[in-house]
Amino acid sequence: MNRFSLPFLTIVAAIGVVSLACAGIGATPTDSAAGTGAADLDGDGLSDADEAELGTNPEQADSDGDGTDDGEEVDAGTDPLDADDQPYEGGWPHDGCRGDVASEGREVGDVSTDLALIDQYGESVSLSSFCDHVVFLSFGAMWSALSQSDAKGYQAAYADHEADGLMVIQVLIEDLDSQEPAADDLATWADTFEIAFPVLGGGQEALYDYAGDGAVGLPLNVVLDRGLVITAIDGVDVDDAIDLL
Ligand SMILES: [Ca+2]
Ligand SMILES: [Ca+2]
Ligand SMILES: [Ca+2]
Ligand SMILES: [Ca+2]
Repeated sequence: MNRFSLPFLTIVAAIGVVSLACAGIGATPTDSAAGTGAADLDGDGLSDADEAELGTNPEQADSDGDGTDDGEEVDAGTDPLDADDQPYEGGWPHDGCRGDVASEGREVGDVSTDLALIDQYGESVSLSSFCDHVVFLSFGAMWSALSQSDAKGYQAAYADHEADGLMVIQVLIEDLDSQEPAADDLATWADTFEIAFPVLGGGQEALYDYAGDGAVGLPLNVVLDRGLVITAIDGVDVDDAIDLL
């Protein structure tokens, strides 16, 4: 240490004391918290001020007791005050428009009616959650070689365009034995093809609604623009959805 160090440190310390004294004049704990908006008493990622606005409990990280903290719910687009509304285990978003979708039908030009089916995590996933995405919906079957070969391509497209607003959903109406797939089958399918998008089971009724009258060939693909507006049914591929981004 040289001989100038001590006086320098003393001056810095003195300035520090003055600054603290100034900050203390007229300040109350309440002013400080409201002023910065950053105090987060329960550590849930939402400031006390934001919680006051949302109506969530600033002293409880998980206001509705559904197992997910308030901040995480806000990030995922779910309601931190509704225990029945939770983020998907698969990490997919719940778009803000989902409560405002005015379903019309399942023909080209319609705002699609909703669809809620079990995914590879055993959770129910709703089409309406992705109302602010361009959605590529593919109905297939686990026994179908085409559905199997498509799966990898769909994942590649999803990985490349997820950030642009693409959502891919593969609905498997039958397992290898032509039965409705169980959640385990869907998990195996997702693992096998390294799929990160929703793989749903069942949905025969929706398939026939989209296909209309006549024979249905698998896979049957549907492209929905933002707002869940059906732009094409059958004879389309994931590239047609990417073109809408
Ligand atoms: Ca908080
Ligand atoms: Ca809270
Ligand atoms: Ca919660
Ligand atoms: Ca909730």
